Amino acid sequence: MSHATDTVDIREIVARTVAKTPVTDLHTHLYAPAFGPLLLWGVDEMLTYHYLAAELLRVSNMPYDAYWALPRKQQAELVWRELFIERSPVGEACRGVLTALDRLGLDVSERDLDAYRTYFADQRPEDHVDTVLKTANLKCVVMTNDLFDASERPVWLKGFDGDKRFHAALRLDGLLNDWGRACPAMREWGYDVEPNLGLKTLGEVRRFLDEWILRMDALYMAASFPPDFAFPEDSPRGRLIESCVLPAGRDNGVPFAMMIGVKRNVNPALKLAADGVGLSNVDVVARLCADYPDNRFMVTMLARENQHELCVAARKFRNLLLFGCWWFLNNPSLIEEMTRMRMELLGLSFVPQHSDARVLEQVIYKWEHSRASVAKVLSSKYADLVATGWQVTESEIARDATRLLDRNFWDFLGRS
Ligand code: FIX
Ligand code: ZN
Repeated sequence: MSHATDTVDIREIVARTVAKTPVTDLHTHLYAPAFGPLLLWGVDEMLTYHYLAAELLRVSNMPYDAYWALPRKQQAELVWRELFIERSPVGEACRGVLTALDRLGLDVSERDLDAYRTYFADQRPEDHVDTVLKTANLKCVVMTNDLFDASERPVWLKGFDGDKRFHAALRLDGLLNDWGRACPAMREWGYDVEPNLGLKTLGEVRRFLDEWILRMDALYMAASFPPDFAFPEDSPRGRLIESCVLPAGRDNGVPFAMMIGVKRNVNPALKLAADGVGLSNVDVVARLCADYPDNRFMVTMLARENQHELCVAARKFRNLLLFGCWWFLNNPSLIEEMTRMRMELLGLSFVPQHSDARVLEQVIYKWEHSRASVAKVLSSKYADLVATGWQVTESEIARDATRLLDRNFWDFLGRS
């Protein structure tokens, strides 16, 4: 049994171990190749990621509409010029593009966008998925499957026969946050629903959830919520959660993932980049966990200021799994802070990160950068233990890393 005792030793062993531990990425916006154009990849997609669109539109004088009207290639060129050439790309999303290009073997010192485009043009999506998942050392990813998205539904109906690396999550924003639009769509699909949520309609929504959980083999149901999310609540959303989502989650044994704290459309002209953040109410989560002990909840909150209270709530409820540093929190300084706090309050019983990748190659940078933060926190915790005389072995370090990056999620689901 080899013990890691020296601080430098520990840092080195932990960094190496965390880097080589395969990850289950439990929330992404990626798709299996069978979904065709829904799977985004390549340098132009990376450069036009909505995180970078927001950053570009801060520094450019171009009217917002004029930017969105440009072909993607030209949008990418603008981002490249303004955020990489005219200024050093020090922001996390810019840095991420460079990490991804570099790890794919491209020379970022050349600053040659056309050469990068040529590389991607030569890839076949199926092979490229293999390369990227291998480079990022991912075991598998979970997609975000929104049935109210017209382009996704037909792929499932045609019988997507699965791809072990891509799991499904049934996304319910369209149902819960916009019942006015969901109701006519569901009628068209053959569900006997009406705008007022009577017993028959609630039964039909429940049937819809059961059918789709089964068809997709969904690992969980998920929705994002605004900062003022409340439950119980006398609203279509409140009634649907109470009468359909929670019973479906309980009976099918799938958790409900709640992503809370996004203020949608703060500046609508920014389109996909329009959203902001607000402080949410952690009591809502605690009450759900207490009132529905037979349900499991996965929660991430967007406001930094919610994180401590959320950790304390997770200490009280074993049916609550905290996950990820979501969106504006997915920056090294905040990942480190949150991971440290979570570890101090919850030990190893949380999922430190998800990538939220929308473009395939982003998993390379998001995981490399996040692994570095997780390893830093983990090694400082081991160093504190060693200072008491406790010893940690390399295999224990590997076991702990596997729990954080992979097993905790599957154990929470009750699946292997
Ligand atoms: O609601 C979500 O799943 C968010 O993560 C996204 O909608 C958001 O646009 C995003 O990509 C954040 O990272
Ligand atoms: Zn997301």
